[in-house]
Amino acid sequence: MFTEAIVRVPGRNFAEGLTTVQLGVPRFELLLRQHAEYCAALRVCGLNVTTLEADLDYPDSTFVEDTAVVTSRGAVLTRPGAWSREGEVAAMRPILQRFLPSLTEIETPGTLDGGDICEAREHFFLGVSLRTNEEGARQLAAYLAGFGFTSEVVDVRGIESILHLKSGVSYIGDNTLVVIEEMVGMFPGYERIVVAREESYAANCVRVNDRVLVATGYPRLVGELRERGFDPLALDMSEFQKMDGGLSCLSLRF
Ligand code: CIR
Repeated sequence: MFTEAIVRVPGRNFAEGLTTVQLGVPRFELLLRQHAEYCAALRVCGLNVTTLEADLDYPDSTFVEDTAVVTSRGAVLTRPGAWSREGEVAAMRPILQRFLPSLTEIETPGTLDGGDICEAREHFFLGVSLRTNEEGARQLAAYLAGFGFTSEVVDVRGIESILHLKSGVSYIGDNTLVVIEEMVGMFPGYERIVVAREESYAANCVRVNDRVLVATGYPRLVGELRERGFDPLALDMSEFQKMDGGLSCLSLRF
């Protein structure tokens, strides 16, 4: 069970962050409303939410997931692969230390974004992407082994439609993955819910205690989740999607 979440309010300059999609300019008022609804949903799921103020030095800093990998047995600060986001980790360190006094961290030449790390119970998938390099994955694998977890690398550099591993796959509990078509063969041994190519944004969903957070607009996925006994909670993510952000990126949960 998760009890805590850390989020950061998006700044007025959110639209100056990185993006690979052409979905238009985020509308700031709607963005703030969607962020507030996201925080409310985490509370509905039973979490205490620590809300950090907007950090105008880092337009992408609302995507806190990328700054750390937090597990039930220890946490690792990352070293984001985009130079414009490097400073976000220093800001997160003292916040996370309040909860988890002993933090380890990814060191140069390793790079790693939290969005590339998918936890499936005791096993972790480590995405090697344009943001996370092999050295970053190697360092994290060693930390995870020290915590008693297993891990494996999943190279997603050839899959152009996704930024991070978790843009294409989510572990939602009960041995089940939600996965995009392009990655369906990569995870033998799991139950798989496959999202259609035109609905690939829906693959980034998040199990939070008894609920599964999903983006609004994907009734097929919601139906399939219900059929399989999950309890989806839909949230409008339109403004975050414009900057390549999904549901998982907006919080650290532990
Ligand atoms: C970026 O390109 O870094 C941000 N605009 C989006 C980060 C999304 N993070 C995530 O999927 N974990």
